[in-house]
Amino acid sequence: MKNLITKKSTQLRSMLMSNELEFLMEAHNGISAKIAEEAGFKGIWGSGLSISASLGVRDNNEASWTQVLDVVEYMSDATRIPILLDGDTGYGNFNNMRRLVMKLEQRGVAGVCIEDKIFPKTNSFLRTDAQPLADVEEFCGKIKAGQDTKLDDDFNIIARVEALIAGWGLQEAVKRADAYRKAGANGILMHSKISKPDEILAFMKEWGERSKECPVVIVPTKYYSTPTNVFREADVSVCIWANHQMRMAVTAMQNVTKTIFEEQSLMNVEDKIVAVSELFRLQNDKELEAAEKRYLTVADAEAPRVILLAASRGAELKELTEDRPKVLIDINGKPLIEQSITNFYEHEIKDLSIVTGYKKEAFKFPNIKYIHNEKFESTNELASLYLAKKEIVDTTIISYGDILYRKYILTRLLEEKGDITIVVDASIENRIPDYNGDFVLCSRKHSTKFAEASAELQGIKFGAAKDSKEASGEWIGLVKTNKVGSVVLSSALEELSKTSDFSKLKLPDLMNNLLSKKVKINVMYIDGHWMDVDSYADVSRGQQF
Ligand code: SPV
Ligand code: MG
Repeated sequence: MKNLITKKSTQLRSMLMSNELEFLMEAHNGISAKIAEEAGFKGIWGSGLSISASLGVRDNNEASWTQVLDVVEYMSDATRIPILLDGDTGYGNFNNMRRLVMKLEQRGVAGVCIEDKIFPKTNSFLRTDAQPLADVEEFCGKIKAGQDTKLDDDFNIIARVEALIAGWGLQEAVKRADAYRKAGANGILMHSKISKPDEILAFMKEWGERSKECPVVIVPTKYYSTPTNVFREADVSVCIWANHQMRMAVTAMQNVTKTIFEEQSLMNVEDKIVAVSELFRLQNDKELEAAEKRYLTVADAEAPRVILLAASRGAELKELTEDRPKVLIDINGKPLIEQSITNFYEHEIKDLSIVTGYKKEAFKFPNIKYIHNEKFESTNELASLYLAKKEIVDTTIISYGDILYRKYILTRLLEEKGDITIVVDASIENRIPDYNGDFVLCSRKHSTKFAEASAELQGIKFGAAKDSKEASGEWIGLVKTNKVGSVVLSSALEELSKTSDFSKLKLPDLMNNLLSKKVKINVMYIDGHWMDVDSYADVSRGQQF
């Protein structure tokens, strides 16, 4: 089914041979080519002036022909409509022309236009005395060489006559055009730089019936005020709008740059420019997204997984936990644990497991793996985690189910590179003396300086604030492992599971066990912005969180 689209060369040939007046729109890179196509144009003019301008060089063959080739390749890749490349003089003699035609065909370019001037050329609208014309015979040889080289019969070679530009007059223009027709040109581009169409109309009259076999292409940049119907009635075949995307782009770039420079702000420009999403659309990110779904199956395997520990009742909360575990009590109209679940979803993490225990039937969240700890009344956190051990692979986040924390904490944690990273709240100085928590000692205390060496965990101990004056902070109950960290953590867990007091052990015991094996545990410091829910007071604080 793939090749049902008409070849680009054939499309351009049909435009040249049609009885309608057709149009080519200038483009100078991939995105402008795409824009021309989306606007509805049936073909593109790969303008030498615009391509050189976009590269910041002059239209004097300062860009090498292979550099132009690279640009036109991007244009061709970005579009399905034909491109007629402005090939200047063919970048040398007949031999250079042969190579040019070969390379353009390989890149799916539909045709090339060469002008009868001397390499290196000067743009036609600059200095008349800088427009020496090529020898007619020599130029005919170039056309023939191009035609003999092409593999595709429909590839188009247009001969551009510069006699009017160089001031040699109509008769010279007609003489040259006819010689090029006889040499095999697929069309004549007749160029003029006066503000009226008179020279072109006079030529069309002289050219007469020859335009059926060898159609005429024009570039009305200078005689822009001529109604298009005048060209139509004169039997012009193709009209090129030669530089208008580039000129408009320059206007827009100058305006936006000046504003941003003067205002040192983006405030007044954002609404006047396309959204970044429009660039993504033009770049066809949609196609890549679909392809990723088809081909990039490994991506999912690497997506983080989450294990939420939620087996305990939270007996301190008495009647609030009569019919549900504490992770399901209502905070701000939502079950406590749902805030974590939503946070993970918002970070595109979809692989969630919850280890349940008390009142497991109260959990109703869809698309979650539930792992049940039957012995929840007589066991502790590590026993719950052990039941979920097959979920500890690659990037894994293990979290208490009863914590609330701000979104950015998870965003930052996901960016952490360590094998094992725990989140530690450094702002513990205002804890009341009887506050209990998992206080930690780290290799260095928190500071807000950038580029500081990362902090490492040295120990965790559950206790009261009054006994933890030396602590660097409090572990909030969130740990992330990567592929390596998951293996290390799992094997420590496995080892601990064989010890006699395993049923009493909690997550900090696992951390301390890892430390005893000299495993490095990174610390990601935060400054508050989290809480856990243990008491009635916590429940009401949670409503404000
Ligand atoms: C171009 O677009 O580069 C052309 C047309 O050759 S002109 O600039 O009018 O010479
Ligand atoms: Mg040009």
